[in-house]
Parts: sequence; C-alpha cells; structure tokens
Amino acid sequence: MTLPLTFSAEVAQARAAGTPIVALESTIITHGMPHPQNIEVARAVEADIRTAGAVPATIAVLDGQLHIGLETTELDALAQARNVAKLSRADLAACIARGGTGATTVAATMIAARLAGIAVFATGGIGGVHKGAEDSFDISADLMELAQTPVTVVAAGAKAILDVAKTLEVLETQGVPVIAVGQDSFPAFWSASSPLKAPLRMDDPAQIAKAHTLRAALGLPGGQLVANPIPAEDEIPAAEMAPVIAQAQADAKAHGISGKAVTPYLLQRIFELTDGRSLTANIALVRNNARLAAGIAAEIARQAA
Ligand code: PSU
Ligand code: MN
Repeated sequence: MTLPLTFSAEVAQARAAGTPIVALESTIITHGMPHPQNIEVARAVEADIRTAGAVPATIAVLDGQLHIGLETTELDALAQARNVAKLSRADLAACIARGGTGATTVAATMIAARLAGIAVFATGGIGGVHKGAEDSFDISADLMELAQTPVTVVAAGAKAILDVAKTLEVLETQGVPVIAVGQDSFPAFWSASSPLKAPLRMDDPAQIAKAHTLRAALGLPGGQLVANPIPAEDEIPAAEMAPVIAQAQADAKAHGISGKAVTPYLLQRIFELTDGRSLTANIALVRNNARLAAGIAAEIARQAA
C-alpha cells in the first residue's frame, strides 16, 4: 500500500534540492487560536522560516491525503474551516481511511515529519501532564511520541496550564532529552522562566543538531524537546498568569470539559481572561521557535553534507 502523501510544490522542491525543512503543526491553527489571527500567525511563521533560509512544511490531513506542506489556498481554507478533527497518534490512520480532514497535534505532526524525512518541527507548546492527572489520567500522547519518533521539537516549554513538574518527570522516565536554550530554567510558555530547572541546557543550534544526529547513531529511538523561552519583551510574568490559569481551570471543571477538548477550551478561556494578551505572547513565542528551528535544521543538513 502506498501512503496518500501529498507534498506542497515548495516542499517537493526543497526535498529535491536538499534545502532544510521545518515541520509545523496545524492544531495550533484550528484549535489553538481564533480566526483571523490564526491564519495571520500561520503565514508569519512560514515567512519567518523562509527568511531564516529553510522551507516550512505545515502538516494536515485534507480529504484523506496526508499533506506535507500546504499551498496558500489550502492553508486559508483550513484556518477558516469549522469542526475540523484534532488528530493525535490514535486518530491519524482512521482519518485518512475515512477520507476525512483533520489538524495534526504535536504527536501526529512528528509522525508525519518522520515519514517525510523532516528532522525538525517548531510549535508553541507541547501537550503534557494536566493538573489533577492523578484523578483524570489526562496525559498528552505528545510525551510518548517524543520518546519514540526521531524529530527534534522546538517549543516554549509546556503550557503553564499543565502540571509542568509532572510533565518533566514523564519526559525523564521516557528518556526524552529536554534542552533549555539560553537559560537554566525550563520556560513556562507565556513566561520566560519557571521555578523548574531544565535537565539539559544547550545554547548553540549546532550542538543541538549534533545531539539529534548522535541519538540516531547511538540507536536511540525518539526525539528531543528543545525548550526555547519566549523573548523577555513579549512575556507575561508567571505571577500574572497564575490567577488567570486557575480561573480557566475552574471554568473547565464547572463546564465538565474533558478529553481532547480540554487544551483548546483552556487556551480560548485564557485568551478571553487576558483580553487577548495571551495570544499576542503566543504569537511571539511561536515565531521565535520557528527561527530557532530553522537554524537547527540548517545545522543538521550542514553536518550531514
Ligand atoms: N500549544 C499551543 N496551542 C495548541 C497546542 C499546543 O500553543 O493548540 C495543541 C498542540 O497541537 C498539542 C495539543 O499537541 O495542543 C495537545 O493536546 P492534548 O493535550 O489533547 O494532547
Ligand atoms: Mn489530553
């Protein structure tokens, strides 16, 4: 059986020419941000990657085809579409089998990136262990994906809506390298730092690229989590975010939100409670991650040549 893979014209050309490619997820577009900011961000992030000398590959399932890179019209349509499925590891094959359309999470984007030979992927924040997971068992499949799929994921840490300490514990158990960039502390998404120290620190993209390649050479499965703090001028201090997060969580509980709906609900509620400031910070950190990811992808390509 041949996989129904479709490459955008730009990605097909980059693959032929050996230009570094950076994968991008689509759940952040369909479930993580409101329209029209979502399409503006999606376009800006792609442009940032091109400016940095790499080619963006936004990943999604459209009518049963796994797309590696979206054409402009496809990206526009996805950003406006309603009721798009959120696809993680468990959902990818079923969506393709049905001829459906869905946006890929971090886990599903990693799977697609590996299939396409893309080593580096930029996003906002990974999913993780939710607060209260000891009762809900809500742990994102993103963590187990990092343990088994060899893609380096650049994120601004884990969203502070999660139990970040437990998230780091699961990543350690799963053998996932968690590498902070430019600081010792693990970043907290909207805030540049957290009270938690990251297990590893590397400030040089070339070293991160080398570690990526060395994992494969050592026969280790899985990827790396590169934790890139939001630029200081764009952050919302953790003390300001804490009550907002608590309020959003209480609202989620009161409304009985569960499963896949939890993360999108919390992000939307936090957007409302901060009068949009959370989104402004979110945009800044994703673009910052895209630039670093392009640098790491270029180094991986250079070191392989
Ligand atoms: N980070 C964001 N916005 C998002 C997400 C992460 O800034 O929308 C999405 C990612 O796609 C991530 C997913 O993989 O949330 C995690 O969802 P869950 O907790 O249901 O696994
Ligand atoms: Mn979950």
